[in-house]
Amino acid sequence: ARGNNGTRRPKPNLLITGTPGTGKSTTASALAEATNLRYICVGDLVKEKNLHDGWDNEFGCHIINEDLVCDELEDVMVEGGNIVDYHGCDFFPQRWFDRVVVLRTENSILYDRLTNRGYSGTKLSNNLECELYQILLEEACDSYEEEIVTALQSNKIEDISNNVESLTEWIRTWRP
Ligand code: DAT
Repeated sequence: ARGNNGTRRPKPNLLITGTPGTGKSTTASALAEATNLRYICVGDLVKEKNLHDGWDNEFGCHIINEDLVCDELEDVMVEGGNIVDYHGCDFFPQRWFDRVVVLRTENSILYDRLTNRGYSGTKLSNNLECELYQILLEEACDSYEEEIVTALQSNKIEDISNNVESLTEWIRTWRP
């Protein structure tokens, strides 16, 4: 019935995206634990398997090689049952995902989280602007069918448990 790609995977694939600091890894790993799905942190995978073209000094991060990442993940994604965490979403094949969740955080709260993480200067302001201008939400809406994209608030601790609870229920009742 989820006709965006005609797949028959027995368990759904979810993408948890959003600006760094919005709570992707916290939410996605808790959801994976609650549902027994596989948690995939694309940022860690890029580092572990060297799926990058070096270090970007300007932005202070690895220059991700999108083709290598997609090749690396293809088989597990076809198998299904994955919760993927990444602060980008436009380079994954659309057919991979049954649900795309964009976490949103209020700017003053995000400011505190990112400064706690040691971000400052352009790295801090770039990320705050990314959230303010809804870049990831727009990217998700441009890259996937509107009906599979959901924006969820991630400001408070209760938001995490509410989001995990509602997504767990969605996964539980998902049918290919
Ligand atoms: P991301 O993976 O999007 O970079 P994270 O899961 O590492 O984000 O979270 C960043 C920090 O913020 C971390 O210390 C946990 C905290 N946090 C995340 N979501 C939260 C929420 N909804 N309420 C309170 N704290 C949250």
